[in-house]
Amino acid sequence: MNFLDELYLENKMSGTSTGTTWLSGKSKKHLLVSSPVDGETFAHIRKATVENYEEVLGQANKAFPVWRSLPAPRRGEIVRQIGLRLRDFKLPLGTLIAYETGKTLQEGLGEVQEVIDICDYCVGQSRMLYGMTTVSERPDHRLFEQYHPLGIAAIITAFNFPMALWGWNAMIAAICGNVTIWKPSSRAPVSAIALQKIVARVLEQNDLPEGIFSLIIGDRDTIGERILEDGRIPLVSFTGSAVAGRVTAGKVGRRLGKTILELGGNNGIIITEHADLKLAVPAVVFGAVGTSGQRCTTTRRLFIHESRYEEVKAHLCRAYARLKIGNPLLEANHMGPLIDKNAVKAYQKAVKNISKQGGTIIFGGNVLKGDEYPSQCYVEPTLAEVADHLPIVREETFAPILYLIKYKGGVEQAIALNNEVDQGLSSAIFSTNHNQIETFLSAKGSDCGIANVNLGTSGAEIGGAFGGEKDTGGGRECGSDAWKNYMRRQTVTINYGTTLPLAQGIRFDIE
Ligand code: UN1
Repeated sequence: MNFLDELYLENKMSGTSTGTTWLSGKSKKHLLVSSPVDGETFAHIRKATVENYEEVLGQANKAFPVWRSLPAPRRGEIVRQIGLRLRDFKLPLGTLIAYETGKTLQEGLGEVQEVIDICDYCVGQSRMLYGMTTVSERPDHRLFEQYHPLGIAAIITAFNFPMALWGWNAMIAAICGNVTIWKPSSRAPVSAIALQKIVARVLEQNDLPEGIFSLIIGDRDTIGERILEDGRIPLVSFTGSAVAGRVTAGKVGRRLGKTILELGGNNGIIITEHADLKLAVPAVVFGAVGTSGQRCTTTRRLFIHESRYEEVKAHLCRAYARLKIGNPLLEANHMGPLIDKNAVKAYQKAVKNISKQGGTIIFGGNVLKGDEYPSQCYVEPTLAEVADHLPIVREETFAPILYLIKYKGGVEQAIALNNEVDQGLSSAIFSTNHNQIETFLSAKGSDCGIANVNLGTSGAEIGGAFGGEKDTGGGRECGSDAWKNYMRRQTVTINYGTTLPLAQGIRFDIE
């Protein structure tokens, strides 16, 4: 496969790097990586040992004082060069993402673009790490805030965005002056190695030391747990399930470390009686089947006003019948496979539960078999009619299953349904009615971190803060002022006068 050669990837590789150096270690443990596209095993990755971990931590510790002493715009310059190099390798990187995760080539390329965009964004942001200045209550005093880097930031990412999640975190963390240690999902580690190789070249060309951008691929028990409990790591940014997020928050919280959590979503779209279906139908379909339903922002619940219900249902069934499922590297296909057989099992279990719990499958529900599906990971995108929030609807099944729920009454009823689940990542409304839209956006509206109007729940731009509330974990990554989460804030008061007035008018005379 050409794209692997173009990215300098070999069949057998180390999974641990301190920047430009790959650690060999004594580990006999290998991760066999197979593609959900064709079931082929295409990489053997040597997993990190505890000694490797210590080496990575040691190098990161040494690199931090060097990296933080570079002016932030110089750090931005390194990120700029990473972005340039990513442009050169966009096609093979996008192809690798598609091959390793099963998302379509279009989406793979889009993901690389997301990392390029965040690099560009970070170049600018590196000149804008500003704190506010305010007024002091005391004469001849100045009061302001400033931001400093934290140190080592660990980035633990999920399989579904094997490059973008690193980009959002590592590029921002880097311009803020932190060094990063990346532990990618063991379900998409080759994408991580490819990125690390790109970064390594930039580090080399700029004569930068080891330890600024590290990668560590290993087991949860040996490496993951260590990261959570390691007092040398002040910040852990974690993307994954709510269950794993609770463990992360608990362990890092116990040592009073910081976390940025981006956990699951159970995202709803409201289609009111005033919706423009020309916009709503394609948005719903892309939201539900994009990345085979494996985005945190995937549309899982659809609340349709009773007056439009049959019409929307008919449109969706027609659209679903036209979807082409198959090899995601082929342009014509809209949807590829799920990530692995476990994901297929979860899909099958959910489909069973829908019927058991009183819902009706109106489209799909089957695993796909046949020559055009060379692995066992292809499933039909699925539509299910449910009267209400059955237990299965409350769960985030990482698969292309969309629940159709009819609502009566005003937009308030639909908002109540939207807010009924534990997760709070993304939400959307389709309406041309001003009152409905503003109600959805008001304090009594959607309780999610993302609220969209006349567009779908997924595909957020990098310029906004990304993340959500409740079981989604409350973290914010990417744009806006999310960079502040990667820094420590310091409030400074300077007395440039000749007396020492105390705040709150307290008198304390020692003469
Ligand atoms: C995720 O699924 O964890 O908004 C991230 C989106 C993408 C990122 C999703 N930009 O769908």
